Amino acid sequence: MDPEALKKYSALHPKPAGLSLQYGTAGFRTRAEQLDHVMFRMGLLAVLRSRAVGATIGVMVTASHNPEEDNGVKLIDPLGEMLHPSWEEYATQLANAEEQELQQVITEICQKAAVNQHKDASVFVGRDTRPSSEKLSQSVIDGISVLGGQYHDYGLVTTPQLHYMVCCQNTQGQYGKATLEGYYEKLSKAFTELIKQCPSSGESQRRLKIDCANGIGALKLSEMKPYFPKEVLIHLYNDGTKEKLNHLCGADFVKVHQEPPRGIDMKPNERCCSFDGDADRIVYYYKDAAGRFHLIDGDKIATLISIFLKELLGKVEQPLKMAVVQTAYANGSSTRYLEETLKVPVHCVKTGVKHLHHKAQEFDVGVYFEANGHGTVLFSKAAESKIRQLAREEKDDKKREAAKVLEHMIDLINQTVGDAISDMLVIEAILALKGLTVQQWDAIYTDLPNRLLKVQVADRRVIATGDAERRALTPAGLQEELDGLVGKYRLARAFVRPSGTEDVVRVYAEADAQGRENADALAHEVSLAVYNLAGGKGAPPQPI
Ligand code: 16G
Ligand code: MG
Repeated sequence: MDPEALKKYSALHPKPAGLSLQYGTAGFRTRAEQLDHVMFRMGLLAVLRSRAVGATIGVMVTASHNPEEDNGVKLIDPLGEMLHPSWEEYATQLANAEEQELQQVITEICQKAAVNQHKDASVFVGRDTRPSSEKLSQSVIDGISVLGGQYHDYGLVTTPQLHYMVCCQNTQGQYGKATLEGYYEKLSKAFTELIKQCPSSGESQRRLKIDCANGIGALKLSEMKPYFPKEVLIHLYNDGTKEKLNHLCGADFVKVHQEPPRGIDMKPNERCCSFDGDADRIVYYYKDAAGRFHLIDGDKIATLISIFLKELLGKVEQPLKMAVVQTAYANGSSTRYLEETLKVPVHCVKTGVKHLHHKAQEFDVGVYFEANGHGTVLFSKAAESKIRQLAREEKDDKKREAAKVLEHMIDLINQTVGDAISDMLVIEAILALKGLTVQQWDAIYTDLPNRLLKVQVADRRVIATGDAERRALTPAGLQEELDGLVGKYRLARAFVRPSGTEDVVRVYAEADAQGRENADALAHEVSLAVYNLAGGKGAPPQPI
Protein backbone atom coordinates (compact mmCIF):
# COMPACT_ATOMS: atom_id res chain seq x y z
CA MET A 1 0.00 0.00 0.00
CA ASP A 2 1.28 3.44 -0.92
CA PRO A 3 0.21 5.76 1.95
CA GLU A 4 0.75 8.91 -0.10
CA ALA A 5 -1.42 7.69 -2.96
CA LEU A 6 -4.11 6.65 -0.49
CA LYS A 7 -4.07 10.08 1.11
CA LYS A 8 -4.19 11.83 -2.24
CA TYR A 9 -7.07 9.77 -3.65
CA SER A 10 -9.03 9.72 -0.41
CA ALA A 11 -8.92 13.53 -0.40
CA LEU A 12 -10.80 13.40 -3.72
CA HIS A 13 -13.58 11.46 -1.94
CA PRO A 14 -13.83 13.34 1.36
CA LYS A 15 -16.07 12.22 4.18
CA PRO A 16 -18.58 14.88 5.24
CA ALA A 17 -17.67 15.94 8.79
CA GLY A 18 -19.65 14.25 11.52
CA LEU A 19 -21.40 11.82 9.17
CA SER A 20 -21.70 8.32 10.59
CA LEU A 21 -23.31 5.47 8.65
CA GLN A 22 -23.77 1.78 9.30
CA TYR A 23 -23.45 -1.29 7.12
CA GLY A 24 -27.04 -2.47 7.65
CA THR A 25 -29.17 -5.40 6.52
CA ALA A 26 -28.49 -4.63 2.90
CA GLY A 27 -25.28 -2.62 3.03
CA PHE A 28 -25.06 1.18 3.19
CA ARG A 29 -28.08 3.11 2.04
CA THR A 30 -28.84 6.82 2.22
CA ARG A 31 -29.07 10.00 0.09
CA ALA A 32 -26.73 9.63 -2.89
CA GLU A 33 -24.85 12.86 -2.22
CA GLN A 34 -23.60 11.50 1.12
CA LEU A 35 -22.10 8.36 -0.33
CA ASP A 36 -19.06 9.25 -2.41
CA HIS A 37 -16.53 8.53 0.39
CA VAL A 38 -18.37 5.31 1.31
CA MET A 39 -18.07 4.07 -2.27
CA PHE A 40 -14.34 4.83 -2.43
CA ARG A 41 -13.81 3.06 0.87
CA MET A 42 -15.90 0.04 -0.12
CA GLY A 43 -13.58 -0.24 -3.10
CA LEU A 44 -10.72 -0.38 -0.59
CA LEU A 45 -12.54 -2.92 1.58
CA ALA A 46 -13.37 -5.17 -1.37
CA VAL A 47 -9.65 -5.37 -2.17
CA LEU A 48 -8.86 -6.33 1.44
CA ARG A 49 -11.65 -8.92 1.49
CA SER A 50 -10.47 -10.34 -1.82
CA ARG A 51 -6.94 -10.68 -0.44
CA ALA A 52 -8.23 -12.22 2.80
CA VAL A 53 -10.21 -14.98 1.06
CA GLY A 54 -8.14 -15.31 -2.11
CA ALA A 55 -11.17 -14.92 -4.39
CA THR A 56 -13.12 -12.38 -6.44
CA ILE A 57 -15.46 -10.10 -4.46
CA GLY A 58 -18.44 -8.14 -5.84
CA VAL A 59 -19.44 -4.54 -5.19
CA MET A 60 -22.97 -3.55 -6.21
CA VAL A 61 -24.04 0.07 -6.31
CA THR A 62 -27.79 0.18 -5.73
CA ALA A 63 -30.45 1.25 -3.24
CA SER A 64 -32.98 -1.33 -4.41
CA HIS A 65 -36.55 -0.06 -3.78
CA ASN A 66 -35.53 3.27 -2.18
CA PRO A 67 -36.42 6.54 -3.94
CA GLU A 68 -34.35 7.56 -6.95
CA GLU A 69 -32.44 10.20 -4.96
CA ASP A 70 -30.97 7.55 -2.64
CA ASN A 71 -28.19 5.14 -3.35
CA GLY A 72 -26.32 2.38 -1.60
CA VAL A 73 -23.61 -0.23 -1.83
CA LYS A 74 -23.18 -3.81 -0.77
CA LEU A 75 -20.37 -6.33 -1.01
CA ILE A 76 -20.76 -9.84 -2.39
CA ASP A 77 -18.77 -12.76 -1.00
CA PRO A 78 -17.04 -15.45 -3.15
CA LEU A 79 -19.95 -17.81 -3.73
CA GLY A 80 -22.37 -14.99 -4.38
CA GLU A 81 -23.52 -14.75 -0.76
CA MET A 82 -23.91 -11.56 1.25
CA LEU A 83 -20.74 -10.21 2.90
CA HIS A 84 -19.76 -12.25 5.97
CA PRO A 85 -21.14 -10.61 9.16
CA SER A 86 -17.66 -10.33 10.71
CA TRP A 87 -16.72 -7.96 7.86
CA GLU A 88 -19.85 -5.81 8.18
CA GLU A 89 -18.22 -4.29 11.22
CA TYR A 90 -15.02 -3.52 9.27
CA ALA A 91 -17.17 -1.90 6.59
CA THR A 92 -18.76 0.39 9.18
CA GLN A 93 -15.39 1.26 10.75
CA LEU A 94 -13.85 2.08 7.39
CA ALA A 95 -16.81 4.16 6.23
CA ASN A 96 -16.79 6.24 9.41
CA ALA A 97 -13.03 6.73 9.81
CA GLU A 98 -11.91 10.35 9.70
CA GLU A 99 -9.48 11.18 6.91
CA GLN A 100 -6.38 11.06 9.12
CA GLU A 101 -7.41 7.69 10.61
CA LEU A 102 -7.99 5.90 7.33
CA GLN A 103 -4.53 4.37 7.04
CA GLN A 104 -4.66 3.16 10.64
CA VAL A 105 -8.10 1.55 10.23
CA ILE A 106 -6.92 -0.30 7.13
CA THR A 107 -3.86 -1.58 8.99
CA GLU A 108 -6.07 -2.75 11.86
CA ILE A 109 -8.45 -4.60 9.56
CA CYS A 110 -5.48 -6.27 7.85
CA GLN A 111 -4.17 -7.43 11.21
CA LYS A 112 -7.50 -8.64 12.59
CA ALA A 113 -8.48 -10.45 9.39
CA ALA A 114 -5.01 -11.72 8.53
CA VAL A 115 -4.96 -9.98 5.14
CA ASN A 116 -1.83 -10.58 3.12
CA GLN A 117 -1.22 -7.19 1.48
CA HIS A 118 0.94 -8.72 -1.23
CA LYS A 119 -1.68 -11.06 -2.65
CA ASP A 120 -3.57 -10.33 -5.88
CA ALA A 121 -7.04 -8.86 -5.52
CA SER A 122 -9.96 -9.04 -7.94
CA VAL A 123 -13.25 -7.17 -7.69
CA PHE A 124 -16.39 -7.21 -9.88
CA VAL A 125 -18.38 -4.00 -9.94
CA GLY A 126 -22.00 -3.46 -11.02
CA ARG A 127 -24.59 -0.72 -10.75
CA ASP A 128 -28.30 -0.01 -11.13
CA THR A 129 -29.94 2.68 -13.28
CA ARG A 130 -30.04 5.52 -10.73
CA PRO A 131 -28.66 8.81 -12.13
CA SER A 132 -26.05 8.84 -9.34
CA SER A 133 -24.86 5.25 -9.82
CA GLU A 134 -22.38 5.77 -12.64
CA LYS A 135 -20.30 8.34 -10.80
CA LEU A 136 -20.49 6.42 -7.52
CA SER A 137 -19.32 3.19 -9.14
CA GLN A 138 -16.36 5.17 -10.50
CA SER A 139 -15.51 6.05 -6.90
CA VAL A 140 -15.58 2.33 -6.02
CA ILE A 141 -13.14 1.74 -8.88
CA ASP A 142 -10.86 4.51 -7.58
CA GLY A 143 -10.74 2.72 -4.23
CA ILE A 144 -9.96 -0.64 -5.83
CA SER A 145 -7.20 0.86 -7.97
CA VAL A 146 -5.44 2.76 -5.24
CA LEU A 147 -4.85 -0.48 -3.32
CA GLY A 148 -3.64 -2.19 -6.48
CA GLY A 149 -6.68 -4.43 -7.05
CA GLN A 150 -7.81 -5.65 -10.47
CA TYR A 151 -11.41 -4.94 -11.39
CA HIS A 152 -14.01 -5.80 -13.97
CA ASP A 153 -16.78 -3.25 -14.38
CA TYR A 154 -20.00 -4.95 -15.53
CA GLY A 155 -21.74 -1.58 -15.75
CA LEU A 156 -25.52 -1.83 -15.62
CA VAL A 157 -26.61 -5.17 -14.14
CA THR A 158 -29.28 -6.41 -11.74
CA THR A 159 -28.04 -7.21 -8.23
CA PRO A 160 -28.56 -10.97 -8.70
CA GLN A 161 -26.66 -10.88 -11.99
CA LEU A 162 -23.59 -9.56 -10.19
CA HIS A 163 -23.97 -12.24 -7.49
CA TYR A 164 -24.11 -14.79 -10.29
CA MET A 165 -20.96 -13.44 -11.99
CA VAL A 166 -18.98 -13.57 -8.75
CA CYS A 167 -20.02 -17.17 -8.12
CA CYS A 168 -19.21 -18.22 -11.71
CA GLN A 169 -15.78 -16.63 -11.47
CA ASN A 170 -14.90 -18.28 -8.17
CA THR A 171 -16.10 -21.73 -9.21
CA GLN A 172 -13.94 -21.58 -12.36
CA GLY A 173 -17.01 -21.58 -14.56
CA GLN A 174 -18.66 -24.58 -12.89
CA TYR A 175 -21.70 -22.50 -11.95
CA GLY A 176 -21.79 -20.88 -15.40
CA LYS A 177 -19.99 -18.34 -17.57
CA ALA A 178 -19.29 -15.02 -15.84
CA THR A 179 -20.86 -12.95 -18.62
CA LEU A 180 -24.34 -11.56 -19.21
CA GLU A 181 -24.59 -13.78 -22.25
CA GLY A 182 -23.66 -16.77 -20.09
CA TYR A 183 -26.42 -15.85 -17.63
CA TYR A 184 -29.04 -15.43 -20.36
CA GLU A 185 -28.02 -18.66 -22.06
CA LYS A 186 -28.02 -20.76 -18.92
CA LEU A 187 -31.42 -19.57 -17.73
CA SER A 188 -33.16 -19.56 -21.07
CA LYS A 189 -31.85 -23.02 -21.96
CA ALA A 190 -33.16 -24.50 -18.70
CA PHE A 191 -36.47 -22.69 -19.14
CA THR A 192 -36.88 -23.87 -22.74
CA GLU A 193 -36.18 -27.47 -21.73
CA LEU A 194 -38.79 -27.25 -18.98
CA ILE A 195 -41.61 -25.83 -21.03
CA LYS A 196 -40.96 -28.18 -23.95
CA GLN A 197 -42.89 -30.75 -21.94
CA CYS A 198 -45.89 -28.51 -21.29
CA PRO A 199 -49.32 -29.13 -22.67
CA SER A 200 -49.80 -26.37 -25.27
CA SER A 201 -51.81 -23.53 -23.83
CA GLY A 202 -53.70 -20.57 -25.20
CA GLU A 203 -52.16 -17.18 -25.73
CA SER A 204 -53.91 -15.61 -22.75
CA GLN A 205 -52.46 -18.24 -20.40
CA ARG A 206 -48.95 -17.59 -21.73
CA ARG A 207 -49.08 -13.82 -21.40
CA LEU A 208 -47.38 -12.07 -18.48
CA LYS A 209 -47.29 -8.36 -17.75
CA ILE A 210 -44.25 -7.13 -15.85
CA ASP A 211 -43.93 -3.89 -13.91
CA CYS A 212 -40.19 -3.20 -13.95
CA ALA A 213 -40.28 -0.43 -11.29
CA ASN A 214 -38.66 1.89 -13.89
CA GLY A 215 -35.42 0.13 -13.08
CA ILE A 216 -32.69 -2.17 -14.31
CA GLY A 217 -35.08 -5.14 -14.72
CA ALA A 218 -36.55 -3.55 -17.85
CA LEU A 219 -33.15 -3.18 -19.52
CA LYS A 220 -32.03 -6.69 -18.70
CA LEU A 221 -35.32 -8.34 -19.69
CA SER A 222 -35.18 -6.53 -23.03
CA GLU A 223 -31.66 -7.85 -23.55
CA MET A 224 -32.82 -11.34 -22.62
CA LYS A 225 -35.90 -11.36 -24.86
CA PRO A 226 -34.15 -12.80 -27.94
CA TYR A 227 -33.08 -15.80 -25.84
CA PHE A 228 -36.63 -16.70 -24.82
CA PRO A 229 -38.63 -19.33 -26.70
CA LYS A 230 -41.45 -17.88 -28.79
CA GLU A 231 -44.07 -19.27 -26.36
CA VAL A 232 -43.11 -16.59 -23.88
CA LEU A 233 -45.24 -13.50 -24.24
CA ILE A 234 -43.91 -10.95 -21.81
CA HIS A 235 -44.91 -7.30 -21.86
CA LEU A 236 -42.82 -4.77 -19.99
CA TYR A 237 -44.32 -1.79 -18.19
CA ASN A 238 -42.61 0.98 -16.21
CA ASP A 239 -39.46 0.50 -18.22
CA GLY A 240 -37.82 3.71 -17.02
CA THR A 241 -38.30 5.70 -20.21
CA LYS A 242 -41.03 7.93 -18.78
CA GLU A 243 -41.28 7.85 -15.00
CA LYS A 244 -39.02 7.83 -11.97
CA LEU A 245 -37.49 4.70 -10.44
CA ASN A 246 -39.75 2.99 -7.85
CA HIS A 247 -42.23 5.86 -7.95
CA LEU A 248 -45.72 4.44 -7.30
CA CYS A 249 -44.62 1.13 -8.76
CA GLY A 250 -42.39 -1.88 -8.17
CA ALA A 251 -42.61 -4.86 -5.83
CA ASP A 252 -42.23 -2.85 -2.63
CA PHE A 253 -45.01 -0.42 -3.52
CA VAL A 254 -47.36 -3.25 -4.47
CA LYS A 255 -46.61 -5.30 -1.35
CA VAL A 256 -46.82 -2.42 1.13
CA HIS A 257 -49.91 -0.77 -0.36
CA GLN A 258 -51.56 -4.00 -1.47
CA GLU A 259 -52.63 -2.29 -4.67
CA PRO A 260 -51.57 -2.37 -8.34
CA PRO A 261 -48.68 -0.20 -9.50
CA ARG A 262 -49.33 2.85 -11.64
CA GLY A 263 -48.52 2.59 -15.31
CA ILE A 264 -49.72 -0.97 -15.98
CA ASP A 265 -52.88 -1.73 -17.82
CA MET A 266 -54.46 -4.69 -16.00
CA LYS A 267 -57.40 -6.60 -17.43
CA PRO A 268 -59.45 -8.95 -15.22
CA ASN A 269 -57.70 -12.23 -14.46
CA GLU A 270 -54.48 -11.31 -16.23
CA ARG A 271 -51.27 -12.52 -14.61
CA CYS A 272 -49.00 -9.61 -13.62
CA CYS A 273 -45.85 -9.25 -11.57
CA SER A 274 -43.63 -6.49 -10.22
CA PHE A 275 -39.85 -6.41 -9.82
CA ASP A 276 -38.15 -4.03 -7.42
CA GLY A 277 -35.55 -1.40 -8.40
CA ASP A 278 -32.58 -3.79 -8.58
CA ALA A 279 -34.58 -6.87 -9.64
CA ASP A 280 -33.91 -9.10 -6.64
CA ARG A 281 -37.55 -9.19 -5.51
CA ILE A 282 -40.77 -10.21 -7.19
CA VAL A 283 -44.47 -10.36 -6.34
CA TYR A 284 -47.37 -11.48 -8.54
CA TYR A 285 -50.96 -10.22 -8.58
CA TYR A 286 -54.17 -10.00 -10.59
CA LYS A 287 -57.54 -8.30 -10.57
CA ASP A 288 -60.65 -10.52 -10.51
CA ALA A 289 -63.78 -10.04 -12.62
CA ALA A 290 -65.27 -7.86 -9.86
CA GLY A 291 -62.20 -5.62 -9.99
CA ARG A 292 -60.78 -6.84 -6.67
CA PHE A 293 -57.00 -6.84 -6.39
CA HIS A 294 -55.29 -10.08 -5.30
CA LEU A 295 -51.65 -10.04 -4.19
CA ILE A 296 -49.56 -13.20 -4.52
CA ASP A 297 -46.58 -12.54 -2.33
CA GLY A 298 -43.33 -14.32 -1.45
CA ASP A 299 -45.17 -16.79 0.80
CA LYS A 300 -47.38 -17.98 -2.02
CA ILE A 301 -44.39 -18.14 -4.34
CA ALA A 302 -42.59 -20.34 -1.79
CA THR A 303 -45.69 -22.52 -1.51
CA LEU A 304 -46.04 -23.00 -5.27
CA ILE A 305 -42.37 -23.91 -5.62
CA SER A 306 -42.53 -26.24 -2.62
CA ILE A 307 -45.57 -28.11 -3.95
CA PHE A 308 -43.82 -28.61 -7.26
CA LEU A 309 -40.48 -29.70 -5.82
CA LYS A 310 -42.07 -32.01 -3.25
CA GLU A 311 -43.96 -33.85 -5.99
CA LEU A 312 -40.76 -34.34 -8.00
CA LEU A 313 -38.72 -35.40 -4.98
CA GLY A 314 -41.43 -37.97 -4.24
CA LYS A 315 -41.07 -39.32 -7.77
CA VAL A 316 -37.29 -39.71 -7.66
CA GLU A 317 -37.61 -41.64 -4.37
CA GLN A 318 -34.45 -40.29 -2.77
CA PRO A 319 -34.06 -39.52 0.92
CA LEU A 320 -33.58 -35.80 0.27
CA LYS A 321 -34.60 -33.43 3.07
CA MET A 322 -36.59 -30.40 1.99
CA ALA A 323 -37.59 -27.47 4.20
CA VAL A 324 -39.00 -23.97 3.84
CA VAL A 325 -37.46 -20.96 5.58
CA GLN A 326 -39.62 -17.93 6.35
CA THR A 327 -39.56 -14.88 8.61
CA ALA A 328 -42.09 -13.65 11.18
CA TYR A 329 -43.74 -11.70 8.34
CA ALA A 330 -44.91 -14.90 6.65
CA ASN A 331 -48.68 -15.04 6.58
CA GLY A 332 -49.99 -17.51 9.18
CA SER A 333 -52.03 -19.26 6.49
CA SER A 334 -48.91 -20.02 4.47
CA THR A 335 -47.11 -21.57 7.45
CA ARG A 336 -50.18 -23.63 8.32
CA TYR A 337 -50.58 -24.82 4.73
CA LEU A 338 -46.90 -25.80 4.39
CA GLU A 339 -46.76 -27.62 7.72
CA GLU A 340 -50.19 -29.19 7.94
CA THR A 341 -51.29 -29.80 4.36
CA LEU A 342 -48.04 -30.15 2.45
CA LYS A 343 -46.21 -31.60 5.46
CA VAL A 344 -42.97 -29.75 4.84
CA PRO A 345 -40.95 -28.53 7.84
CA VAL A 346 -40.94 -24.74 8.18
CA HIS A 347 -38.27 -22.70 9.96
CA CYS A 348 -38.54 -19.08 11.02
CA VAL A 349 -35.49 -16.81 11.10
CA LYS A 350 -34.75 -13.10 11.49
CA THR A 351 -35.56 -10.66 8.69
CA GLY A 352 -32.88 -10.20 5.99
CA VAL A 353 -31.79 -12.39 3.10
CA LYS A 354 -28.56 -13.48 4.74
CA HIS A 355 -30.41 -15.15 7.63
CA LEU A 356 -32.77 -17.07 5.35
CA HIS A 357 -29.98 -18.09 3.00
CA HIS A 358 -27.85 -19.36 5.85
CA LYS A 359 -30.66 -21.49 7.30
CA ALA A 360 -31.67 -22.88 3.90
CA GLN A 361 -28.12 -24.19 3.43
CA GLU A 362 -28.80 -26.78 6.14
CA PHE A 363 -31.10 -28.84 3.90
CA ASP A 364 -30.79 -30.87 0.70
CA VAL A 365 -33.44 -28.61 -0.76
CA GLY A 366 -33.96 -25.33 1.09
CA VAL A 367 -36.74 -23.08 -0.20
CA TYR A 368 -36.58 -19.60 1.29
CA PHE A 369 -38.72 -16.55 0.74
CA GLU A 370 -39.55 -13.40 2.61
CA ALA A 371 -43.17 -12.31 2.28
CA ASN A 372 -41.88 -9.22 0.44
CA GLY A 373 -40.68 -11.36 -2.46
CA HIS A 374 -36.96 -11.93 -1.76
CA GLY A 375 -36.14 -15.59 -2.15
CA THR A 376 -34.75 -18.58 -3.97
CA VAL A 377 -34.09 -22.31 -3.59
CA LEU A 378 -30.78 -23.88 -2.55
CA PHE A 379 -29.77 -27.43 -3.44
CA SER A 380 -26.97 -29.07 -1.46
CA LYS A 381 -23.99 -30.31 -3.47
CA ALA A 382 -24.95 -33.90 -2.62
CA ALA A 383 -28.57 -33.41 -3.73
CA GLU A 384 -27.46 -31.75 -6.95
CA SER A 385 -25.04 -34.50 -7.96
CA LYS A 386 -27.55 -37.23 -7.08
CA ILE A 387 -30.21 -35.55 -9.21
CA ARG A 388 -27.84 -35.06 -12.14
CA GLN A 389 -26.75 -38.68 -11.91
CA LEU A 390 -30.37 -39.93 -11.90
CA ALA A 391 -31.20 -37.70 -14.87
CA ARG A 392 -28.39 -39.38 -16.82
CA GLU A 393 -28.43 -42.98 -15.66
CA GLU A 394 -31.74 -43.96 -14.08
CA LYS A 395 -33.44 -46.83 -15.95
CA ASP A 396 -36.96 -46.21 -14.65
CA ASP A 397 -38.54 -43.72 -17.10
CA LYS A 398 -40.73 -41.99 -14.55
CA LYS A 399 -37.90 -41.44 -12.12
CA ARG A 400 -35.48 -40.31 -14.82
CA GLU A 401 -37.95 -37.81 -16.24
CA ALA A 402 -38.64 -36.36 -12.78
CA ALA A 403 -34.88 -36.08 -12.18
CA LYS A 404 -34.49 -34.24 -15.48
CA VAL A 405 -37.14 -31.71 -14.50
CA LEU A 406 -35.35 -31.21 -11.18
CA GLU A 407 -32.07 -30.78 -13.01
CA HIS A 408 -33.51 -28.03 -15.20
CA MET A 409 -34.95 -26.36 -12.10
CA ILE A 410 -31.48 -26.39 -10.52
CA ASP A 411 -30.10 -24.63 -13.60
CA LEU A 412 -32.97 -22.15 -13.82
CA ILE A 413 -32.84 -21.07 -10.18
CA ASN A 414 -30.23 -18.48 -9.25
CA GLN A 415 -28.91 -20.17 -6.14
CA THR A 416 -26.62 -17.29 -5.20
CA VAL A 417 -29.47 -14.99 -4.14
CA GLY A 418 -33.14 -14.23 -4.85
CA ASP A 419 -33.45 -13.09 -8.47
CA ALA A 420 -36.63 -11.59 -9.93
CA ILE A 421 -35.82 -12.75 -13.48
CA SER A 422 -34.94 -16.29 -12.43
CA ASP A 423 -37.83 -16.55 -9.94
CA MET A 424 -40.24 -15.32 -12.60
CA LEU A 425 -39.06 -18.00 -15.04
CA VAL A 426 -39.32 -20.67 -12.34
CA ILE A 427 -42.88 -19.61 -11.56
CA GLU A 428 -43.90 -19.34 -15.22
CA ALA A 429 -42.49 -22.81 -15.88
CA ILE A 430 -44.31 -24.34 -12.90
CA LEU A 431 -47.62 -22.70 -13.82
CA ALA A 432 -47.26 -23.92 -17.40
CA LEU A 433 -46.23 -27.47 -16.42
CA LYS A 434 -49.04 -27.80 -13.91
CA GLY A 435 -51.55 -26.03 -16.15
CA LEU A 436 -52.44 -23.63 -13.32
CA THR A 437 -54.06 -20.24 -13.77
CA VAL A 438 -53.13 -17.35 -11.51
CA GLN A 439 -56.49 -17.71 -9.71
CA GLN A 440 -55.90 -21.40 -9.04
CA TRP A 441 -52.49 -20.59 -7.66
CA ASP A 442 -53.96 -17.87 -5.46
CA ALA A 443 -56.63 -20.27 -4.17
CA ILE A 444 -54.11 -22.74 -2.67
CA TYR A 445 -54.81 -21.01 0.64
CA THR A 446 -56.41 -17.77 1.76
CA ASP A 447 -54.16 -15.16 3.32
CA LEU A 448 -55.11 -13.90 6.76
CA PRO A 449 -55.83 -10.17 6.53
CA ASN A 450 -52.74 -8.32 7.74
CA ARG A 451 -51.37 -4.83 8.26
CA LEU A 452 -47.89 -3.34 8.45
CA LEU A 453 -47.38 -0.05 10.30
CA LYS A 454 -44.44 2.09 11.38
CA VAL A 455 -44.05 3.88 14.73
CA GLN A 456 -41.58 6.68 15.40
CA VAL A 457 -39.75 6.40 18.72
CA ALA A 458 -36.88 8.36 20.28
CA ASP A 459 -34.49 5.39 20.08
CA ARG A 460 -35.61 2.24 18.31
CA ARG A 461 -32.84 0.24 20.01
CA VAL A 462 -34.92 0.15 23.20
CA ILE A 463 -36.76 -2.70 21.48
CA ALA A 464 -34.86 -5.98 21.59
CA THR A 465 -36.42 -9.08 20.11
CA GLY A 466 -36.03 -12.82 20.50
CA ASP A 467 -37.41 -16.03 19.00
CA ALA A 468 -36.71 -14.91 15.40
CA GLU A 469 -38.19 -11.46 16.11
CA ARG A 470 -41.49 -12.93 17.23
CA ARG A 471 -41.19 -11.74 20.84
CA ALA A 472 -40.22 -8.38 22.32
CA LEU A 473 -37.68 -8.89 25.12
CA THR A 474 -37.51 -5.19 26.02
CA PRO A 475 -38.90 -2.76 27.04
CA ALA A 476 -40.32 -4.50 30.07
CA GLY A 477 -44.03 -5.19 29.85
CA LEU A 478 -44.36 -4.72 26.09
CA GLN A 479 -44.65 -8.41 25.21
CA GLU A 480 -47.25 -8.99 27.95
CA GLU A 481 -49.23 -6.09 26.55
CA LEU A 482 -49.01 -7.53 23.01
CA ASP A 483 -50.08 -10.99 24.26
CA GLY A 484 -53.18 -9.43 25.80
CA LEU A 485 -54.09 -7.59 22.57
CA VAL A 486 -53.52 -10.61 20.34
CA GLY A 487 -55.67 -12.75 22.66
CA LYS A 488 -58.72 -10.65 21.78
CA TYR A 489 -58.82 -11.82 18.15
CA ARG A 490 -59.18 -15.14 16.36
CA LEU A 491 -56.12 -16.63 14.61
CA ALA A 492 -54.27 -13.47 15.50
CA ARG A 493 -50.56 -12.78 15.65
CA ALA A 494 -48.55 -9.59 16.07
CA PHE A 495 -44.93 -8.62 16.57
CA VAL A 496 -42.76 -5.51 16.59
CA ARG A 497 -39.13 -5.02 15.58
CA PRO A 498 -36.74 -2.14 15.04
CA SER A 499 -36.21 -1.65 11.30
CA GLY A 500 -32.75 -2.40 9.94
CA THR A 501 -33.07 0.15 7.14
CA GLU A 502 -35.14 3.07 8.52
CA ASP A 503 -35.34 4.91 11.83
CA VAL A 504 -38.70 3.38 12.81
CA VAL A 505 -40.21 0.46 14.70
CA ARG A 506 -42.18 -1.86 12.42
CA VAL A 507 -45.47 -3.36 13.53
CA TYR A 508 -47.05 -6.42 11.94
CA ALA A 509 -50.50 -7.75 12.80
CA GLU A 510 -52.75 -10.38 11.28
CA ALA A 511 -56.15 -11.60 12.37
CA ASP A 512 -58.97 -13.63 10.94
CA ALA A 513 -62.13 -11.87 9.74
CA GLN A 514 -64.11 -11.31 6.56
CA GLY A 515 -62.47 -7.96 5.97
CA ARG A 516 -59.32 -6.30 7.26
CA GLU A 517 -60.97 -4.59 10.24
CA ASN A 518 -59.55 -6.88 12.92
CA ALA A 519 -56.02 -6.84 11.50
CA ASP A 520 -56.23 -3.05 11.24
CA ALA A 521 -57.57 -2.66 14.77
CA LEU A 522 -54.92 -5.00 16.21
CA ALA A 523 -52.13 -3.22 14.30
CA HIS A 524 -53.33 0.11 15.66
CA GLU A 525 -53.53 -1.18 19.24
CA VAL A 526 -50.04 -2.67 18.98
CA SER A 527 -48.70 0.64 17.59
CA LEU A 528 -50.15 2.47 20.58
CA ALA A 529 -48.52 -0.01 22.96
CA VAL A 530 -45.15 0.62 21.26
CA TYR A 531 -45.73 4.37 21.35
CA ASN A 532 -46.55 4.28 25.08
CA LEU A 533 -43.94 1.80 26.26
CA ALA A 534 -41.02 2.45 23.91
CA GLY A 535 -40.85 6.24 23.93
CA GLY A 536 -43.07 7.28 21.01
CA LYS A 537 -42.22 10.52 19.17
CA GLY A 538 -44.69 13.07 17.79
CA ALA A 539 -48.44 12.47 17.76
CA PRO A 540 -49.80 9.08 18.86
CA PRO A 541 -50.71 6.63 16.05
CA GLN A 542 -54.21 7.19 14.72
CA PRO A 543 -56.75 4.43 13.97
CA ILE A 544 -56.65 3.21 10.36
C1 16G B 1 -33.44 -5.30 3.40
C2 16G B 1 -33.25 -6.78 3.19
C3 16G B 1 -34.58 -7.49 3.12
C4 16G B 1 -35.42 -7.17 4.33
C5 16G B 1 -35.52 -5.69 4.55
C6 16G B 1 -36.15 -5.38 5.88
C7 16G B 1 -31.58 -7.90 1.84
C8 16G B 1 -30.95 -8.02 0.49
N1 16G B 1 -32.54 -7.02 1.93
O1 16G B 1 -34.04 -4.70 2.30
O2 16G B 1 -34.34 -8.85 3.03
O3 16G B 1 -36.71 -7.70 4.20
O4 16G B 1 -34.22 -5.12 4.56
O5 16G B 1 -36.13 -4.02 6.10
O6 16G B 1 -31.20 -8.56 2.79
P1 16G B 1 -36.47 -3.41 7.51
O7 16G B 1 -35.45 -3.93 8.48
O8 16G B 1 -36.42 -1.95 7.31
O9 16G B 1 -37.84 -3.88 7.85
MG1 MG C 1 -33.91 -5.16 -4.07
